[in-house]
Amino acid sequence: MNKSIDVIGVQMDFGASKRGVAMGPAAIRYAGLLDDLKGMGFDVHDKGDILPLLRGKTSETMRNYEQVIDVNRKLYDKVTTSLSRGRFPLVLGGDHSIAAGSISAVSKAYQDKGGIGVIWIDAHGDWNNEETTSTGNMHGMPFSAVCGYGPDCMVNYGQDPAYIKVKNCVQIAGRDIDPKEAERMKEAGITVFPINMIDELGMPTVIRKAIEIASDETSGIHLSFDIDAVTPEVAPGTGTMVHSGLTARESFIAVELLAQSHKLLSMDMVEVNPILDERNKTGILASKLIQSALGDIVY
Ligand code: Z70
Ligand code: MN
Ligand code: MN
Ligand code: MN
Repeated sequence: MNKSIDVIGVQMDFGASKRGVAMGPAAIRYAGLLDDLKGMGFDVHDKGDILPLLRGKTSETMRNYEQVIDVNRKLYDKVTTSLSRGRFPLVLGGDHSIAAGSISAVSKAYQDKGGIGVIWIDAHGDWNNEETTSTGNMHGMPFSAVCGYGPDCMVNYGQDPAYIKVKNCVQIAGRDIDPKEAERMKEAGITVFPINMIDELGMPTVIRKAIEIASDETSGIHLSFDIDAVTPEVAPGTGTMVHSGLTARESFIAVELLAQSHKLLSMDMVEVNPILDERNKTGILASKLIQSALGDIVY
């Protein structure tokens, strides 16, 4: 494991319908993440937070697109710099639209080395585009965008995007996927382990298969973890709670086995909303999940 980490916060909530996830980076920091990572022996570089434009253009099918695109371009640059310095980019959201910028940077950096795979742990598919969205919320679109299925403005900043191959993409814990979105995911051929398959197979089997798929002939894996994958009793601090999600234990074993695979190249932790939280319990959970994804197992 890379012993040097860049922590990059993104104070973004323009991709979601509810405000508040912009304070997610602060909540995760207050939970003690940076000191804990230092305690694990990492050389931690806090790169501060990216701030969105105060206002920007919007449209019916891509709400606040100017702010979303601007933030993603800035994040792309930060993640690209981080990788060029040989560090592990750890991105704290913010709403999930920011995964467009982080993933396209990692994908571009490994373009000539087999590319990367993506594991997307989320109650949602995030596989809408400007044609299938029923909300216009751009946090419902980044997974589609990074694979080249649109909206292209989320990932194309004139740098000729390196799209992720769908054969290396896995969605885990989906239980609230829109009908048209599900159709597009099936057409594209992305592997989905919805919540019922986790019940049936168990998380260890599911995550091992996911790691195999995402690392097949690639340089490694980007993990995009949306905290709403976790069940609301455990993670109430998020904008779109979806009942009966992952337990805390299922969530931890998923990231622990990812850590043990030594395939992790980069990570996002997104959709923590402190306004809706209870005494920062979701922020604390997010911090602990990050630590476990980076290899912390306390005996
Ligand atoms: C719905 C949409 C969504 C959260 C993603 C929901 C999207 N599919 N919600 N993450 N929290 O609006 O496209
Ligand atoms: Mn250093
Ligand atoms: Mn999401
Ligand atoms: Mn979600």
